[in-house]
Amino acid sequence: MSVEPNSEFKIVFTGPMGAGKTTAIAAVSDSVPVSTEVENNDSLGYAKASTTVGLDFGRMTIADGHSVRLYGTPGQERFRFMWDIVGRGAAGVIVLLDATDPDVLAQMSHYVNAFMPLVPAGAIVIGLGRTGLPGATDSETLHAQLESQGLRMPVFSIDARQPRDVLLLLRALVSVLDAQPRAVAVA
Ligand SMILES: Nc1nc2c(ncn2[C@@H]2O[C@H](COP(=O)(O)OP(=O)(O)O)[C@@H](O)[C@H]2O)c(=O)[nH]1
Ligand SMILES: [Mg+2]
Repeated sequence: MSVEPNSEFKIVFTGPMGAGKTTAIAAVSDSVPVSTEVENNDSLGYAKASTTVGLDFGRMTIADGHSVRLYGTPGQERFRFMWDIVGRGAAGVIVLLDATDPDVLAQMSHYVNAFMPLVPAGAIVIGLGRTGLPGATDSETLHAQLESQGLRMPVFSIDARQPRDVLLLLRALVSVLDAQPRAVAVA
């Protein structure tokens, strides 16, 4: 990875509740990441015992001692006002999605549209989790929708619990950034 000396860049994980943001950051962080999980009071909307009310934060050391700051956006729509704050200064964004969510295509548009203005052009990568389960939408379908909107973004089937899958997303993002040297200088 070609990162400027002493630069520490910021990557944001976003996506709907339950998509795997907290899991992905925990999978690759050097130490136990900071996460503001609270008891989920939105159990009608999503059956999960805890959810991230604030944000996730982790740090990962990459080649040459450089480190990448990893942020996860708040999962609930009522914390949307924080997206701009978390997204500010980000070198790139990873949108995590749940392939078994019947609204996965709409979710993708929602997050891509929200974060595109906040990051350098093209610095978005999509990670699609839970593919292969019954009713799952495949990555080609997501890719086709992006293409139909004139958007070129990599889409990967991933399991956010697997460090190697999360690293794949990070490498894909960094390779996009490498093609745009100025983007990497963003701290
Ligand atoms: N099968 C599968 N489960 C996942 C995946 N990503 C996350 N999970 C599980 O889904 C649950 C919610 O994940 P979490 O990271 O809290 O989602 P967040 O709301 O986006 O932060 C956890 O129990 C994870 O272990 C995935 O890619 N595949
Ligand atoms: Mg979370």
